[in-house]
Amino acid sequence: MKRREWVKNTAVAGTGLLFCRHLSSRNLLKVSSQTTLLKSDFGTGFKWGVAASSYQTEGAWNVDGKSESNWDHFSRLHGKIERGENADVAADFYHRYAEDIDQIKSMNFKVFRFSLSWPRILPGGSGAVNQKGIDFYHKVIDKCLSSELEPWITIYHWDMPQVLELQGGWANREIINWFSEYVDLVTREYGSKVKNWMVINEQLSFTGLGYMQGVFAPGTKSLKAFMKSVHYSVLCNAEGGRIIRKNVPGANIGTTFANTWVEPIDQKKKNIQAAARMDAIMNRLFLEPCLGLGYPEDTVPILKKMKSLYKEGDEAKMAFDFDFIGVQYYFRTIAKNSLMPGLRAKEILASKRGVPANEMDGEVYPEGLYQILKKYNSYKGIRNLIVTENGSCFRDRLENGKVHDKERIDYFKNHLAAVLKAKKERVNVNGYFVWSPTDNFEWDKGYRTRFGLVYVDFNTLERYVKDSGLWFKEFLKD
Ligand code: GCO
Repeated sequence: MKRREWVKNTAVAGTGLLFCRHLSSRNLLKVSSQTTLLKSDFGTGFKWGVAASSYQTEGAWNVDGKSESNWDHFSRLHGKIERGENADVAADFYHRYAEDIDQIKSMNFKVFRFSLSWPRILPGGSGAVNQKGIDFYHKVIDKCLSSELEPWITIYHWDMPQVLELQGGWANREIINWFSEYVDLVTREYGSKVKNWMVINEQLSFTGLGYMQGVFAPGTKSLKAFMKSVHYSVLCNAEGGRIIRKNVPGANIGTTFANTWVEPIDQKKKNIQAAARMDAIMNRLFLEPCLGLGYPEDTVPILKKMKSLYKEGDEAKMAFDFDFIGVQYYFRTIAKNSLMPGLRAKEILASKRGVPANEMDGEVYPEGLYQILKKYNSYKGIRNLIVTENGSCFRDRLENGKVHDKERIDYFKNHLAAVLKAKKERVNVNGYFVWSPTDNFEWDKGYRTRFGLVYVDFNTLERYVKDSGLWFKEFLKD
């Protein structure tokens, strides 16, 4: 999950100490870099994987019949991406997939989660199929299978054919038909080889940042468009689940949500309530309708307006009984009451609080992953949890072919300890996927923020395994 700029931040001078005092009174996870973790502690059925996405890694943006995606388009608009970068080449996974999959295997992972590019498969959004696009993912899947890696496919990780975005994208109810056609096609095509599916990656990110804050594709800033994109993507998420159930016998069907652990800046009632509203938007907005609980409108009354978008039958169609829910956790959010219309809450960035942070100003806070897992586990409708993304961007330096990223190793150890603590308390969490195998294109941040276990020199496209990759190789070996 990228930093959520849609909750605008303001400096609160002189509150650093206050936070420290307040927060230090909590029972924080204390795991140092010395802690010994064993893979066997997590059990034999636990899934160990890495996760990546099509737009961020593939490149080959106009190769072999692929059409322009909303992100190809957006990244060319002036001032949208840091340094004017784009993912025309990205990590060149399209041409280097075999090498990258070999590398994932050599680090001893057993799962590769990746996404399909809709414009590579259906360049017109719907209708004519691009056989070369279809073939590409067969090659990726076959390479995984021959490498004894389970392919876990995310059907939608934000790259939509631009031709559909031009017609309103997620804010056009027609998306339900376009998306269903796409899901039907890919699950019929790959369903005999692939059993693990995720319908959508983090609805909050592309709806909130894309249709309300305008910092992601398509760059729209409209509360109305945001509400539509939320409701239609909720319907698509559940419909996608139903289509997979029909098309893929024996499928393990999931979807992934953005999460952050939200806490109030202090114990004042107004700030506790602000944190509850923030939590409702950032953690509950998409999960609860999918569990049949509707939108969290009691906590955020503006969501009552969603009803104006309902058509007959929507209420029931919003829910689907997923086999697993993907948790994607990166940082904690500290919230404070504010005048911001609708949400009336704002986030205080890590840099304002003087706490350890990643290169995107997200607080490094492993305890939050434990808390989120506990929270999610307490929903009756959730059957199984997989951490489908966790990772961090720190300032990596390539020196003599090596990257000594001790900070990232500590990040993983501490977050794995959080997962283990939850698991020991009978939280039903059964997998952990690192974001990401290689450095890649980080949306509006371009290539500045590196999340990979493998360093990519974006000039030569050469790869160098970081110390964190070597750490996993050792940790995961049988
Ligand atoms: C997200 C996405 C990934 C990001 C990763 C790091 O959550 O934003 O799933 O595409 O790259 O989370 O920010």
